[in-house]
Amino acid sequence: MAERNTADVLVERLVGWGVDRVFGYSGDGIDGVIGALRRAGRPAFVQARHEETAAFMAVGHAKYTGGVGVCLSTQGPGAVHLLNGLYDAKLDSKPVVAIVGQQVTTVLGSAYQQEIDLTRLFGDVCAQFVQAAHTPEQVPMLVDKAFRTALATRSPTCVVLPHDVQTAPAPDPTAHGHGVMVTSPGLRPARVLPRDEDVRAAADLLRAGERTAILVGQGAYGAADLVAELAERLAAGVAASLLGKPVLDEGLPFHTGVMGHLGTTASTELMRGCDTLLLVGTNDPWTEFYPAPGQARAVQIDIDGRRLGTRYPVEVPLLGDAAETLRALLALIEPGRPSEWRRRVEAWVRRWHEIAAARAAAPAEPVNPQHVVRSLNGLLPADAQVSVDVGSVVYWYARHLRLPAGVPAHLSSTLASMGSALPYGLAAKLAAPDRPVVALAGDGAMQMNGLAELITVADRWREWADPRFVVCVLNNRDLAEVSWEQREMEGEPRFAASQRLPEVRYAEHAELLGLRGIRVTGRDDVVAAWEAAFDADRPVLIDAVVDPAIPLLPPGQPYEKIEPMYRGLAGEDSELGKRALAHLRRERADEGFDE
Ligand SMILES: Cc1ncc(C[n+]2csc(CCOP(=O)(O)OP(=O)(O)O)c2C)c(N)n1
Ligand SMILES: [Mg+2]
Repeated sequence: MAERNTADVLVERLVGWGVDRVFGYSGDGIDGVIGALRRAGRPAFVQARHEETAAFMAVGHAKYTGGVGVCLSTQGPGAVHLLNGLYDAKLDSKPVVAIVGQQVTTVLGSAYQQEIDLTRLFGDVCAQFVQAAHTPEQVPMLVDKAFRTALATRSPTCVVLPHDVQTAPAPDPTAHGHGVMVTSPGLRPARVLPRDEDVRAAADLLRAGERTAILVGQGAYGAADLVAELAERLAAGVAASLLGKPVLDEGLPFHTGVMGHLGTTASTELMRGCDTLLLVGTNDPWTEFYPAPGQARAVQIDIDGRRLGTRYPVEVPLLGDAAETLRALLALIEPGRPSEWRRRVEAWVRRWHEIAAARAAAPAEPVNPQHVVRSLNGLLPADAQVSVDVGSVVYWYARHLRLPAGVPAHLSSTLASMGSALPYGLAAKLAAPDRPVVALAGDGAMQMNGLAELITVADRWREWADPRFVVCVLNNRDLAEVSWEQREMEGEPRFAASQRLPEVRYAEHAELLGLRGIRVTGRDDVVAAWEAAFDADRPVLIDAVVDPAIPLLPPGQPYEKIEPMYRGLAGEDSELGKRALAHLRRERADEGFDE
């Protein structure tokens, strides 16, 4: 039997940290580790089509499972490709460990082939921890440090492994002496609670409020019942950040839905009208949609002290776990608040639901994308997992999709990188092969990386206990979100050379790969397509041919904010521009603006 080498020790350490699979792409820089994975048989190696999607898969794994995502790449170009996915982890605060190969130590500094200064390259994205190993003895210690730091700081970390270190004989685990560091894997989450006097101060502030708004973010996962109970006792309205959308059932009469540019009119009203604000586990950057500074007295709960008071001036910042802290607050807040405010909140919510239903029902050319996403309501299997890409689909997801309790949904939120839907969906599927996946993506995102990762779906679906993996492409032949941003923010007309996307036959492409493809060109075919996809014995791609003329209208804005959109559209001499103008007028009117 061959001598154990340092890469074997690394792989044992991954197992020690409970890693089931590693997402990556091979290359000679990481050959040592790949050989060790082959010898050990676990963790499983998941080959992506590109290192960026491997990194997105690692982020997706962390988001769907709550564990650490691991990605693996070779030196040089492979390492560079990882960056975007690692930034996604950094900006959405997810633990990811990147293991990256490097040239042999003897050539480093000589400008050798594929030689890149990797600790510098990853210095920003993995600012919490990035270290190259110089000796075999460092490797188990660095791996332990990388996992522990990723978990403790909810961020990506990186270990760089020169080729010769990977293949060097394994270090002696019993060595003992000066300059010898022997470490161990494992970290258990702590119970984090603010001090009693601070919880009392927060409860006093909340009890004094007459019009309370609660904004929940991803930090409130698992605390839905507590948020709902507190909202009842305070007669409060609840809004969600984009990342917090799956936390609490949006069917609750006091849930105003997602807040912000892509959010609902009800959330805008809630924030404008409140005198008291409770932020729970949210870092939502859309500050112009928060109450005006000084308008509301605020309490914020966050597990990360660095986030307290950074989005809104907060009177009582509570450093703590959301569930534990909410429980402590509930012990000090009795039911029975006046409910006039609550009646207003519920009226805003009802009105938003009417607006949303009418918008989705509006005729479009040929299909209204809001109708495509809204039609999933009631059809989404109760055990589904949802992934969403970046583009106009995020607006329709945020505004129209009602997630059944227990159905997770994830996307690249703070980095907002295109290309998250397919790799996230694959990570969700591999973590739970018995649950159906629904991935929602724009045509631009499909062309950027989704079509490539469809190959991974095609390669793997026969191994899945439930082979349903439904990819819905909102095919509008446009980079529509940006076309609308150019109109709204710059007052610029759409510039076809930068915004038009090539036609692709997505459904036929899926069929070529052995999957099922359904092309939808009429409003009445949407529901049947979803039903067929959920009945299918294999992954299905729905190519929904939708209208790029549906505006991405921010809710409740004064005319001055929307005027550039009109100006941009006025400069567009096309059928699309005319249709877009008509849709914009209609959607403004349904919010009560008469322009
Ligand atoms: C990697 C990356 N590049 C560019 C952007 C800017 N961007 C945001 S949305 C968008 C358009 C996406 O187009 P598509 O996937 O077709 O979705 P649509 O908005 O048309 O529905 C672009 C280019 C981004 N967010 N991420
Ligand atoms: Mg598009």
